[in-house]
Amino acid sequence: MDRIFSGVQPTGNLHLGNYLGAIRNWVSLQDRFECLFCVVDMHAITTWQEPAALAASTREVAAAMMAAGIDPGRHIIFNQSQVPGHAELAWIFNCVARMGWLNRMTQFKEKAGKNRENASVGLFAYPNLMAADILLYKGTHVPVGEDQKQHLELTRDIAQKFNNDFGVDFFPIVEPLIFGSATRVMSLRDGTAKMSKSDASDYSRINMTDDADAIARKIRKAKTDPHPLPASTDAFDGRPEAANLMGIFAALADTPVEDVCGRFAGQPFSTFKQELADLALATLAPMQDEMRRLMADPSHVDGVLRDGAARARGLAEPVLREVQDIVGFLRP
Ligand code: AQP
Repeated sequence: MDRIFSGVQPTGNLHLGNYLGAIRNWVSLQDRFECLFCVVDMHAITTWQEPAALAASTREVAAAMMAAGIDPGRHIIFNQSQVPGHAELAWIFNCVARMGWLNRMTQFKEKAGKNRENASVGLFAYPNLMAADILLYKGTHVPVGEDQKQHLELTRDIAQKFNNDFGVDFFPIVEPLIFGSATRVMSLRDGTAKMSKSDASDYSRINMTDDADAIARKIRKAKTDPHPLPASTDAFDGRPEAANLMGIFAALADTPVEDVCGRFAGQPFSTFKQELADLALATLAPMQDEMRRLMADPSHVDGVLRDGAARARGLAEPVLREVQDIVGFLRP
């Protein structure tokens, strides 16, 4: 069976974008692929994380995966730092990837901003660790959002160069798995910026832990424009907030955006926002209840992560041994 690796960073404020754009789609992959779903805590520390908050967020992301419907009995849920092979293979890839390749990565430029000299080396080398995450398990497919496409290209380049350098046909060339219906959820305060964990304004996102009042309030205060809702997606041009809110409605209702336009055409945002809030609550509440139940029992969540890490190590170890032989590392 083909194998999938995918991850979420435990950087706090897990939000509706992470759910609709990633975690929810992963649930549907479980019948077709052997899956590893990873809480990528080593990626998270490429920017500063308070230790206690990192541990809490790691449990929160694992709980969200389970509450969304990922079955840790059939597939692997684990946190990255518990499988040392990620760091070991990433080091080898640091020596395979070229500076010029990483210099071209737009996410580093965005995240480092003007303060490039002060960014961590880890943030610069982040794509090499991502390549190691996938190739450590000889992953064949990776579900990726638009924002991760460039990193996946790099994973393919690293696999290719490793194979060429050592004259082997060892690492697979990973295929992206793009969801036709995947939603890119934008900020509630600015329809041109993506909803993000690190946005300073909590009103920009719906957190997976927000209660009913917070969800309703944030949707009520979401930025709009002065016009009635459009009758078709053709009229979304220049109206990013309308496009975003109607896109979120469509994703939550699991229906095409055109149908949402048909239903609300000509209506004011106020009526639509009320219905959007009701729908968001009805859709998210069962999952949020389950997340709360799981997070109230941290030893259970830790047990799932521990078991997942043991299974992941079992898959990684033979791959790593072969890599060591190929590279010429003596194994006593
Ligand atoms: N706004 C979004 N819409 C759709 N999908 C999204 N993802 C993130 N934001 C959106 C997808 O969620 C998965 C996990 O993301 P991540 O933890 O690697 O974080 P990220 O992509 O860097 O984005 P975040 O969550 O907003 O974090 P910060 O603020 O730290 O950058 C990925 O599949 C991602 O595509």
